[in-house]
Amino acid sequence: MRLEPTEEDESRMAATEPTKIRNIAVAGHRGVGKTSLLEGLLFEAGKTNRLGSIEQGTTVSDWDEHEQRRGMSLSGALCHLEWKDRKINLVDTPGDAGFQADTYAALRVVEGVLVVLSGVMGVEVNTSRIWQRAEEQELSRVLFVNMLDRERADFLRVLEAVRQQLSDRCVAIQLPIGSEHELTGIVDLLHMCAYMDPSGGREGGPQPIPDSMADLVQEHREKLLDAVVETDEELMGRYLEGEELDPQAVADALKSAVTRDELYPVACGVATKNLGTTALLDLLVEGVPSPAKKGTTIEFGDAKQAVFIFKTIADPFTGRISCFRVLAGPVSGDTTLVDPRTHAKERMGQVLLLQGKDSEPVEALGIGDLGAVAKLKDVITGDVLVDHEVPVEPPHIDFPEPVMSFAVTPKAKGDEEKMATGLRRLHEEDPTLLLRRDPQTGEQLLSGLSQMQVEVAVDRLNTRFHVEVELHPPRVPYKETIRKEARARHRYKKQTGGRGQFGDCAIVLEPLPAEDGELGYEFVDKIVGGVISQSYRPAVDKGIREAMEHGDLAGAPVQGVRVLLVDGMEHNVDSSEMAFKIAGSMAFKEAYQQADPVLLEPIMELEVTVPDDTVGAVNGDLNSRRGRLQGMEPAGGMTTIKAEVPMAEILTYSQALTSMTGGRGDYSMHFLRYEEVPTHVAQKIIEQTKREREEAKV
Ligand SMILES: Nc1nc2c(ncn2[C@@H]2O[C@H](COP(=O)(O)OP(=O)(O)OP(=O)(O)O)[C@@H](O)[C@H]2O)c(=O)[nH]1
Ligand SMILES: [Mg+2]
Repeated sequence: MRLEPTEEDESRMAATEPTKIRNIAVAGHRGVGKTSLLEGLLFEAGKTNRLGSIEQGTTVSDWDEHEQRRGMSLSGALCHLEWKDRKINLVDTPGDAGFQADTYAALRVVEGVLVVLSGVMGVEVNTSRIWQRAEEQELSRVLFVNMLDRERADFLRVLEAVRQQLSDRCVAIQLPIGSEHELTGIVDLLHMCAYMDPSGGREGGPQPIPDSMADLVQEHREKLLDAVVETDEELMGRYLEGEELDPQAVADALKSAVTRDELYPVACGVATKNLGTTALLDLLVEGVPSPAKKGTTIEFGDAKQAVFIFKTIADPFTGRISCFRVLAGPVSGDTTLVDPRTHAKERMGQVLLLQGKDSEPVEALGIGDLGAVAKLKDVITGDVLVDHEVPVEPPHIDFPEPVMSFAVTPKAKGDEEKMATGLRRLHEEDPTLLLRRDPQTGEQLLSGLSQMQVEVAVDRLNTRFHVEVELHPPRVPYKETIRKEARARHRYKKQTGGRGQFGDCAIVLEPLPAEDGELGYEFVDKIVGGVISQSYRPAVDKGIREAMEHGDLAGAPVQGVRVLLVDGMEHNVDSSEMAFKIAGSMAFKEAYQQADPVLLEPIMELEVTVPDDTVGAVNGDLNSRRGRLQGMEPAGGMTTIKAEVPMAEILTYSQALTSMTGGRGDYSMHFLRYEEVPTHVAQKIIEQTKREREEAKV
């Protein structure tokens, strides 16, 4: 990250009016060309002098060395450009399932989403997931069907797929001229003009539509007009009377329909050739509402100045950089704000505009604008900073839960602290990356959403914080539960001169059905006549909870149990909370053995996309991993296989998939539910744990 002033500092700008801002997240499935498209938009708007590429590692938004090495976005990047007197802030988001924290955070600070799709693959898993989030947050959406130059790309097929799978209010606003390697341009159905393939240069101005396209253009122009006038009664009247509608009236109606979430225009092009960017920029300016129109739902009380932190960059040189959206303002440099979460004062030294890794100081940012600030003290992603202490409820971003845990150790002895510090900083950047100590084994566990996310964290520890660490095979978060009722009584009694110990309780265990898929715990006090005094009963509960942390089968947490405390006895001198806690814990262990305890394992929903000729091998392999096939969808030479697979069987799936598909396969997965481990498998896990415990004792 570079924080030196650049040449543009000369033109330190005053805050942009909210009506002139467009905030847009570029989102979609992995590898559909989001970063390449943003590169084209910046180039077309004159922000850059050449079209960078993923292959050469020269794009503005994939600036991190790990992104360039892996050829994919790993975190969100903030960029901005000016088009037709509007300032467009764009957040490029990663499409990979393991790096969704930044994607979800970005969706909290924009009015619109540019949903990018591959012209070959159409609607993919993450497309649907993003769509759903955007739906929940009522964000305006513009779709861009990219990669139309690729073999088997088909705009009309993808259009049909988005209308079926996302919303039937998706409507084409552009059409490709030609297809695959014979694609020569696109038609803008709103302004009725064409743009020809600039082959990576700047797009020339609008051209006449080729005659050969007349029929198709007519058909889709009518569909577009039908869709637009349907959202505007006045326009509908004029249209039905056969009046020729002027483009501005149609554009205005379209804009308000997009703002109200009633229409989703579908654009198209080829990002890597910079084809389609002019029409897309026009559409973003005309279609996506400004912050003045749509605004934010994030609370800031009666604050006169307020910002919401949506992203944190842990830079080893410049320290922490916090990206924010101005909720109330303007907010200028040299301002002190307060964080109601910590009550600490935070100084906004310099307000910055980011362009990928480059930054440029500005005097002030107005309401709705996006920017960054360096070196805030205790601020984390999700905080709201205000000019005076008002009770604000920070918005809930709803990050996905980490599902995979790997034990990590530093390669060099004595680097433990350095590793922990580095990982804490990386957690600030990505809240779905967690470091915690396994209470059972004492190991440090690094958890995340995917194996690759954890591997990238390890790479970053090395390059940014100079700690080399080793990843050990991941551990499966097993759980235990019971299948039938059981009872036990335990008397804990010690007489060692002076005051002794006495606690006695009888309990019944019952299976507690899951609620909303979650297994819980319930303690029911059934004591009558005060055989145990009120003050000791919570101690029994506490003892049981402690015993439940490590079940007797495999040392996994026990859940899905209701405990009834039914009887007991106390001694008027020797009884104590401690004695009842121990009695409770022992009674639980005894009853647990009788209650038919079973081991539960997490089941993952897996989506694998592979070349058609490897489907057989991939399915066979999933079968051998205890996978259950849920469905297959072929599209353009690739097939997406959906399956449910126990997490234990796909911990290290990436290597296997690479070798089966020659590196052409891709997969993502997320947690579905817990299920009982089949007996023959459970037996092995139980024996293994037993061995490990005995070894640990020696
Ligand atoms: N032929 C062709 N290739 C493209 C096009 N757009 C992108 N690509 C290539 O597709 C690959 C992925 O492009 P990216 O821009 O990194 O895609 P992305 O959506 O940002 O990927 P993630 O950030 O990893 O989700 C790169 O190799 C690009 O060069 C296109 O329109 N046509
Ligand atoms: Mg990208």
